[in-house]
Amino acid sequence: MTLPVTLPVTLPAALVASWTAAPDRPVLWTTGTGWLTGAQLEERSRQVARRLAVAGVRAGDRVLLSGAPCADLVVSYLALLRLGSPVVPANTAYTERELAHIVAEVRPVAALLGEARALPGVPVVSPIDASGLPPGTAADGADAVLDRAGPEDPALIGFTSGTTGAPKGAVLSQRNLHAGAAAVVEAWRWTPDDRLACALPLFHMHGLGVALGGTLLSGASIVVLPRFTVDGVLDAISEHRASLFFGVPTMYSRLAGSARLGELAALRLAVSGSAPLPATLWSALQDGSGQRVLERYGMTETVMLTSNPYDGERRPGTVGLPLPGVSLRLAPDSGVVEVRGPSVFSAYWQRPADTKGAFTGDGWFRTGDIGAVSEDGYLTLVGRASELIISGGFNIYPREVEDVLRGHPAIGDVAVIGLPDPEWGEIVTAYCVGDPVSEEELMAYCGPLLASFKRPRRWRWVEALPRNAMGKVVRDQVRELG
Ligand code: MCA
Ligand code: AMP
Repeated sequence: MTLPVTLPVTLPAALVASWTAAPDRPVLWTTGTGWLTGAQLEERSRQVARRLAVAGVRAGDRVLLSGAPCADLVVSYLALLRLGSPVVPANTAYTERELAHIVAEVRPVAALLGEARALPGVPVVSPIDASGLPPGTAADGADAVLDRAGPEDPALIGFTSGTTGAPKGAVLSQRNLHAGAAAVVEAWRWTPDDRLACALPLFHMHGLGVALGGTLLSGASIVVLPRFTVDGVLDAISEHRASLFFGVPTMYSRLAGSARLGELAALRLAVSGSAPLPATLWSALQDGSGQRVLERYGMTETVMLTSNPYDGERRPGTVGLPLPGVSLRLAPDSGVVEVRGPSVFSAYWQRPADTKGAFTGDGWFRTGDIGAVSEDGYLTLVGRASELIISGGFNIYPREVEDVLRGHPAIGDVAVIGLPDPEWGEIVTAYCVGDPVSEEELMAYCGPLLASFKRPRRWRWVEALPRNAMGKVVRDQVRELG
């Protein structure tokens, strides 16, 4: 199916049209709820949107959304898109401290949370279903405000640290979300007959923008699992006759270690992204299942940027060619990948200085990834301009972890880096200077301050950290400390 990527429509408008055209088509399967059709998704998302509107949520109001993948989470996401109230997805592992930062940045009018938890200053609706909201009727006029968002209105604010500093909210417009989904629908030949087995969290662009967005825009169907397990995914593929699976490399590493690996052969397409897929793992997957896993590259700020081709050579170790609508170049001095296109965001939420710094003078977004492009156009990511660590597909900013660790009385100085690991890609490792204390104590200290995936899994005590003449820690030399 070919969709023009610059079509001036919004994702919710396109979805309502598709649900109306094929109301009985099964679209979303979740544990407990089973299948929901297009007509049911339309009705349920309208009901939740109506109730949110009656509760006072208006277009433009930010709403925090965080929960394990389930039907109510998807319905709430769709309801917010339909209301034009920017969705602010948050990792379910975040501690109160991490959520407080997001709240302070975007000042949401409400939080829809899968698990009831305190969020100072923000009304919490939990569980995420219509029962937590005042019932509204069409007579309230709430329906009148549905599906009115324009292509340039903000649809989603995704938190990311970019290349430096504290996490900031990348504002994705309705056009960005629509174009991002349309590009992968076209590139991966998504059709209404496809069915995606999805075990991704639904609080990142990978799960929300690519898996869910692509499925819904193409009129296909999606089986949403509450969490990733090897058997859960393989069972879902066979029971639901799934044709697609998208995962991060850690998931593929676990699948490759399973005696059931060959079952991936049933898929039309398996896609990997969010972190580098080692070429050795790519080969192991091909040897064990025949799947030539298609690796792609994207960011919260841009949705998807490049992809190995559906037809043609899928070259392991590369992230392929620019997606439809994406222009890509390398900065001549640094090799940093710079991009432009209809899915690329235009601002960080209320951070004009960061926004200005993120774009070149002629309007290209600086990704912070360092790349090399082969003669035939394949992009290889060779490094990162930032110190970002990627573990299991989640991003960790060393500085945030260091700042927290410096608060511990035994730690005088600290550097945090990612060490290579076959399963996780990188493992968060802390090099501490001070009076050694037990790992248990340090982990207990980190517990309320850092989401579990950010907490160091390895601890090293060293005499001193290598610093350059400016006094800055030299991370490459820290790595050599072992
Ligand atoms: C879980 N743990 C982790 C991670 N995940 N630690 C480090 N890195 C992680 N990614 C912790 C758990 O909290 C737990 O800690 C311990 O590891 C063991 O948990 P386990 O059950 O093995 O983990 P899991 O539940 O199986 O999770 C592994 C996972 C998960 C399925 C690979 O990390 C995951 O869903 N990753 C996908 C992330 C993703 O969607 N990223 C996209 C963002 P404890 O024992 O202390 O409790 S990037 C993006 O969106 C851009 C646009 C892109 O390009 O896609
Ligand atoms: P996020 O800020 O969470 O959206 O993460 C985006 C970052 O993930 C990118 O800037 C890359 O560094 C990384 N990333 C995404 N896909 C890939 C990939 N296929 N290979 C290597 N890195 C990737």
